[in-house]
Amino acid sequence: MTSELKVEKKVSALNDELAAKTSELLNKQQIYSINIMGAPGSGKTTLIEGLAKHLGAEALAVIQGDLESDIDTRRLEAIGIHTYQINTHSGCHLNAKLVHEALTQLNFSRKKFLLIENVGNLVCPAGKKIGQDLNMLVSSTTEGSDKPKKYPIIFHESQVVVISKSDLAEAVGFDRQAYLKDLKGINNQLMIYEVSSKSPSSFAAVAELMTKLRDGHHWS
Ligand SMILES: Nc1nc2c(ncn2[C@@H]2O[C@H](COP(=O)(O)OP(=O)(O)OP(=O)(O)O)[C@@H](O)[C@H]2O)c(=O)[nH]1
Ligand SMILES: [Mg+2]
Repeated sequence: MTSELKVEKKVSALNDELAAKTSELLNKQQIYSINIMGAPGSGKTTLIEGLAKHLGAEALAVIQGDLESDIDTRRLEAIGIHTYQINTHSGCHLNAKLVHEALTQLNFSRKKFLLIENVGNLVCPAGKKIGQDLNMLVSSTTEGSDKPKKYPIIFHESQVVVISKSDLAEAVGFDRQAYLKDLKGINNQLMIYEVSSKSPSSFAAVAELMTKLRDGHHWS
């Protein structure tokens, strides 16, 4: 094994150790954590806003991951969601250390879910352990129906795919049939939902799933 590979393995093992600690801390407080991934502008923050209407803003704590700015944090705080901003500067994904440190900045009293909005990217966040119970990928119709074929790893590593911007599907010629066929080919266990910010009720099914998963979760 090259020394470079050895260092990489050590960094990855340290990351996973810290992720396990985060998971343990959250589990103790019965906080179900969801890693929300997706391309820049796919609708991750809009999904959180939509979910808050069904789950209640007071049930959510959010960690916002962005290279720069606190734009999303301000959006969420404006609707009463307790949010902590992480700026990664050049980092293309959140890691376990950043998330673990953020826990000390959050108040989990009466919270049910920790939503971690990862940095907008379809490559770097895939398969990374940050203490999450679930990986949820937001994939918008406007990105094109070829995305599962082009970025299979992140689709493979997710348990839930939320197809966003369904109101724009027709306008951008989104080929739903081909997209769904490719998705199932990559991961036939995926739970798939479709939402639109133009239809606030479309987020209800995702909120229901989250509640069901949390209710059935084994708190270790
Ligand atoms: N028409 C339409 N626009 C949407 C929908 N969801 C999000 N948008 C718009 O898409 C843009 C990006 O949405 P965000 O929710 O900020 O996306 P994001 O993934 O959080 O973006 P980053 O955090 O910058 O990666 C915004 O202008 C939203 O208003 C949708 O369902 N329909
Ligand atoms: Mg966002």
